Order: sequence, then C-alpha cells, then structure tokens
Amino acid sequence: MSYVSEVLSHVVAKNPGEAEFHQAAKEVLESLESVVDANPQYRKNAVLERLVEPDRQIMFRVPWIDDNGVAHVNRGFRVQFNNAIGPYKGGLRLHPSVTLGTIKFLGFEQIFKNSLTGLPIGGGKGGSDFDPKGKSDREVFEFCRSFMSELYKYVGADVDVPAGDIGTGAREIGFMYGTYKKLTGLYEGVLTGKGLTYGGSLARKEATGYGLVYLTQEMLEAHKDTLKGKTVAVSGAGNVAIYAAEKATALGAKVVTMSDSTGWIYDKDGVDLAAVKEIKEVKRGRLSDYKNYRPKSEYSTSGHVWQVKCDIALPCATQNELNIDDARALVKNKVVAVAEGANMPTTPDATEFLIKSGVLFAPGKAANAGGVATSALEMSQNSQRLSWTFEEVDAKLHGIMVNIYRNASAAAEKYGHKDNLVMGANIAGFVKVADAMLAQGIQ
Ligand code: NDP
Ligand code: 2IT
Repeated sequence: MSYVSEVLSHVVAKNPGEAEFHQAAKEVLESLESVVDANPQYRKNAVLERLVEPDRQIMFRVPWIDDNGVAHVNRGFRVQFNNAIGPYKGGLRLHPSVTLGTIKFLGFEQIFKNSLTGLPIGGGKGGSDFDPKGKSDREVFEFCRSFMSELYKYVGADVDVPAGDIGTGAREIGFMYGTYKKLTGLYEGVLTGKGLTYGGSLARKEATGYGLVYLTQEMLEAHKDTLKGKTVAVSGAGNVAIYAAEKATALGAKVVTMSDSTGWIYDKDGVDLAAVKEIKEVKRGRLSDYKNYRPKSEYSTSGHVWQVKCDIALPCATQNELNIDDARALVKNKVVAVAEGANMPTTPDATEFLIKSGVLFAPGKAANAGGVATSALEMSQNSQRLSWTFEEVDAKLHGIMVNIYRNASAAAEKYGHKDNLVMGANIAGFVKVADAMLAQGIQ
C-alpha cells in the first residue's frame, strides 16, 4: 500500500461520519503521491500523519436566549489544524448544516490555501450550527457573545485569528470583537473582517471575490484568452459572489446568474448588482425579490445556474454544489473556465470530468485565497497600528493572486502535471508547510 493510501485509510477509520473531511483529505493527499515518493524524509517523519491530525479540536456549548425568552443551545467549534508557518487563521461558519466534519474539511483546506498566499498564516476553522437567518440583531448578538465567551480562551492576535465565512459577516465579527475586548481587556487584531472604524482593512470585504477574478483573469491570459466579453455564471449571492460579480463586470464580462439557498436568477442583460446588494446586504432578504427590480429577469427554484450557457463558471455558494450533471451541462455549453470561489464546491467526479474535457479549472485553495490573504494584510496593519489605502491593499491582493497562479502552475509542471492547477496548488501549498514541519522537529 502506498504511503498516501495508508494515511487515507487511517483518516477514514479514525474519523467516522466525517465525509466532507474524508473528501478533502483524499483530494489533497492523492495529488501528493509524486512529491512524497521523491522525498522519503516526509514519510520517515510522519508528515502526512501529522498533517491530517489537527493540533487540537475545541467543541463547546453555546447557550443563548431568543426574543421570546426561550433558551437555545448550539454547538461551537474551533479546529486549530496546523501552525507550522504562522498563527492559526481561518473563518467561522454559522450555518445549521455545520458539523465537526465540515469544520475539519475547511480547516484542512485552509492549511494549504494559507501557505499558497506566501504570507505567514497557519490553518484553522471554526463555527457553529447556529442559523443567523431570520434572527433579530439582538438574538445574533446574544449568540455571538455566548460563542466568544468560550472561544476567547483559545484565540489571540499571535495565536489564532478567526474571520468571516458563510453566515459570518461584519455584524457578527463586530459583536464577537466587542466581547473579546470586554473579556480580555485587549485591543488587538484577534479577528479579521472588522469594521473600518475599529481596525478593519479597506478591501477585505471585496477581497475574496476580487481575488477570484484576478486569478481567473491571469489563468485566461496564460492561455491567450481574456475575461472581456465573456458571459459568466455565478452561484451564491453572498460576500464572495457579489464581489466576484462586481469585479468580473468591471473587467468587461457579463454576469447573468446568481443564486441563494432558495432559488436563482437569470438576467440575460447582466445582473444589476446594486439591486442584489440591496436585497442581500441591506434587507437580508431573498433573491425572489430581484424580479421587483428587474421585471424581465427570470427566477427559478428548480435546477441550478449551471444549466445556463456561459463561458466562465464561478461557484461561490457552498461545498459540492456543482456535480457531474452540472459539469456535463457546462461542457456541452462550451464553458472555457471554472474557478472556485467557494470551498470545495465541485464534486470530485465533476472536477475530473472538467479537467479531462480541457476546461481551465482553478481550485478554491488557489482561487479564493484572496480573502484570507487580505485578512493577513489586515493583521499586518493592526500590528503596525496603521491603515493602508484601498488602492494599496487591492494592488497587493492582485500581486498575491498572480503569484499564486504562477506558483501553482510551476509546481504542477515540475511534478509532471502541466496545466493541472488542482495538483499544482496542493503541491505548492504542501511543500512549504511540510518543510517548516521538518525544520521544527516532530511536534
Ligand atoms: P455568505 O454567507 O456571505 O453567502 C453564502 C451564499 O451562498 C448565500 O447566497 C447563501 O444563500 C448561499 N448558500 C450558502 N449555503 C448554501 C447551501 N447549503 N445551499 C445553497 N446555497 C447556499 O458566505 P460567503 O460568500 O462568505 O461564502 C461563500 C463560500 O465562499 C463558502 O464556501 C466559503 O467557505 C467560501 N469562502 C469565503 C471567504 C470569505 O472571505 N468570506 C473566503 C474564501 C472562501 P442564502 O443567502 O440563502 O443564505
Ligand atoms: O475560507 C476562507 O478562506 C475564509 N473564510 C476566509 C478566512 C480568513 O481568515 O479571512
């Protein structure tokens, strides 16, 4: 049995019921065969066994009281996966579907993504099965305060720095920051994605979506193509989707779809982003409302955005949202590129099919790394007690995304997988972390 297969069978046996974590571990480890074969010291020093076992997993009770005086209990998580190259860093997901397996898949992915950014950040992730949807501001505050009243013991500006993810935006980060400050007395960069008046970075809100489009543009240019004039299908209507659509539009593409968890819109004239922002960011409403802004658009609750003819597909909602049938529909419609704004949105068989069909494919680890990279820039600004301009941060973000594309492409080519960015991103992300682990001894 190969080293990789041996470690993967341990992952499955030791972590029952964590299907998403198994999926993420398999995808990464299987692409490392050639690297671990070429470097026997990784096996000798149990690098893969140590990588798949988090440094620690924290699980806790989160009790809170709703507006009717009724008490509820949710489960809180923080998985501190690996800090070989920097403090643990990664978002907090608030969604009813969250389990330990979800957080472990996200934390594991985060190790390699953060390494790819070239910045000194380790991998971690957290969250809760709390559903912020439909809750009042006071209820969300109660939850966030209760969540942080336990989490504060384990995080810190040089220890572990959480941020946003699905269901966690500026409002939730603000409530958690206030609680951390109150409990510790420390005014420090313990969270990123903060509001601009209390240590947040300009361009962090836009960073994941903008970064996704910068990397897509670089990938297209490397293949003598361009975003200009392309038709783009976006899924999701949250932080990543909105700013991906904004940048794609600014660079001359036409975004024709967006979706939320109840349905999706098709606007053949190009999505009106001011309307989407008002519906999703201001009203916290549903996309079904979009028809009131653009009567000629279409709204559907069946099927998916991937049925629409497009040149570029940007899945920006959630994991496993683009399956083999969707991939077949995209290829039939002659899609040129698929770039993942979400984490693990494409199922393994769909990814394989897209790559075999000659579609340019940018995996989330590379393509959505702009968010966490800009979080690291927020950490730098907090340490310096300075704030940089939007243009400065955006220019750094652009440079980071171009470098990620080039490093992942070079790693793919070096190990015999030319143009396979899935392989390249995993290998480039892994080597830096693995070498830091070797240098620091068996810990
Ligand atoms: P948001 O909560 O802002 O938006 C998520 C969007 O996806 C919403 O439109 C939501 O619909 C939809 N969605 C979420 N879950 C589901 C589901 N189970 N089925 C269908 N639709 C769903 O989250 P983000 O935009 O921040 O995150 C989107 C993805 O990007 C996630 O995979 C996240 O891990 C990843 N990511 C986020 C980064 C960030 O900086 N925020 C950085 C890198 C990756 P509805 O409005 O109905 O809830
Ligand atoms: O998946 C991700 O990279 C994020 N949710 C952002 C993490 C961060 O620390 O900014």
